[in-house]
Amino acid sequence: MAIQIEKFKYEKDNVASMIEWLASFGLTENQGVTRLLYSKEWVKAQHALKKEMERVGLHTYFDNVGNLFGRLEGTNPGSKTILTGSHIDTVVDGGKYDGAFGVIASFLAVQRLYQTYGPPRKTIEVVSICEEEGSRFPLTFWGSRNIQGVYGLDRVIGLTDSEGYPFLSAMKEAGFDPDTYVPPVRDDIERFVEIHIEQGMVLEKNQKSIGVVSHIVGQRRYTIKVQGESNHAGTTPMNYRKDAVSAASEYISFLTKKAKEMNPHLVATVGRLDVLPNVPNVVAGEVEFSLDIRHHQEGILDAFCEEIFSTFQSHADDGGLQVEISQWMDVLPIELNEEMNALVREIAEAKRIPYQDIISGAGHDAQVFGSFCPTCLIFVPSRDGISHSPKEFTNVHDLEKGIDVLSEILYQLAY
Ligand code: HGY
Ligand code: MN
Ligand code: MN
Repeated sequence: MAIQIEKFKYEKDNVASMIEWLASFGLTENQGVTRLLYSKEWVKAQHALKKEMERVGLHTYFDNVGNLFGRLEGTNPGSKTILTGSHIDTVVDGGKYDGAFGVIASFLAVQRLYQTYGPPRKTIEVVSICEEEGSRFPLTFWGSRNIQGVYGLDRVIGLTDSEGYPFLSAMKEAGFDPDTYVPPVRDDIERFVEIHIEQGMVLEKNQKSIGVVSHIVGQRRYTIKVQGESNHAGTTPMNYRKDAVSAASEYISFLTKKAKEMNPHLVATVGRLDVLPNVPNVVAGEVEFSLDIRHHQEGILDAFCEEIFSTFQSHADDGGLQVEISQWMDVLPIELNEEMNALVREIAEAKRIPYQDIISGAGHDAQVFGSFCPTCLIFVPSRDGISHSPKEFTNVHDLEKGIDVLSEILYQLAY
C-alpha cells in the first residue's frame, strides 16, 4: 500500500518540532489530536515514524497487530532486548503529548546514543505501540497485551467501534491481515522503559521535573445499560414511568457521592452517555453509559463495585427497569521495578534535576509490561495538570530533561 506521508517536516533532533510533526497526523481544528487505532491518520503516523527510524539507522518492522519497532542491534550475540517507547493512539480530540512524547523521546534518546557511542552491547528497540487508550474500540492495551501474549485475535472477533465498524475490517484495511495473524508474543524482552507526561498537576505543584512512578492504579471499565420503557412525555403520569434517564441519573449521582465518601484516591468517571430515543417529548426507554473506576488497591475497587452495582440492581428491581453491567477492562494495580527506579533517582540526582516518587492515576503500557518484565515509568510535568485535551502541554526544558534521563538509563542498561 503506497502511503502518502504528509509534507510537514520537523527540525532534526528537535523534540518540540517533532511533537508538532507527529501531531500533524490527526490534528483537529482546535489544535487537538484524534489518531484512533487503524484510522488513516494512525496508518500515516506509523509509516512516517518508520521512515524516520530507518533514516537514523534503525532496523524497522511491524508485528501482526501494528506495533512498530525500530531495532538497534546489540554487539553481544543473543542478548535480550531493552524495549523503550509508548503508544501512538490518542483519545478523541486529545493532546499532542500523551503517548506521542514517549515514542519521540525513545526515538531521540536511541538516536543520540547511537550517534555518540555506536551500537550498544544489548539490543535496544524503540516501540510505537499500536493502541493503549481504548478510544475507538471497547478494549485497551491491544498492542502491549499482544506482545505479552495476554490477548489474541479471539479477543476482538465481533468487536465494533461506536459506528458499528468491525475491528477486524479496520485491522485488515490498515495493512494487518487477521487471516495471517499469529500472536506476536515476545520472549526476548529483558526490560521495558517508558517515559510519559504525568497528566496530573503534582510535579508542577511541587516544582519537580521528573516523576519516578512507584505504582500505577488498577483500572476497571464498564458499559452500564439501563432498560426502561419509552412513553409519551405528556400523557404518562410520573408514577407510571420507567424512565431510563431518571434512573441512570440516580445511579450516576449515587456512584459519584460514594466515590468521594469511600476513599480519597478512588476515582469514578462517567465519560460517555447515550439516550434512546433521545428526543424531547419521549420518556427515555434506554440509557447506556460508560464507567471508569481506578484505585491503587484492589480491595477498594472490589468494595466500591460491589456497593454501587448492588444498589443499581435493587433500584432497578423496585422500579421495574432492567440494568445490564458489562465489564470490558480490568487491569490490576502494579508496583514498578524498584531497582530501576533507584537508578532513575540516582541519574536525576547526578544531573541535579528535581524529582519525586509518584503514583500514576493514569493507565499506561508500563503496567502491562510490569507484570511481564522489570519495568519503569518516568514522568515529565503537565502544565496545569491538563491532559486528554488540546490544552495538554509540557515545556521544552522538561521534555529535554526527560530525554536526558531516559538516554542515561538506556545507556546504563544497554551499553
Ligand atoms: O485513561 C488513561 O488512563 C490513559 O490515558 N489511557
Ligand atoms: Mn497515555
Ligand atoms: Mn491517555
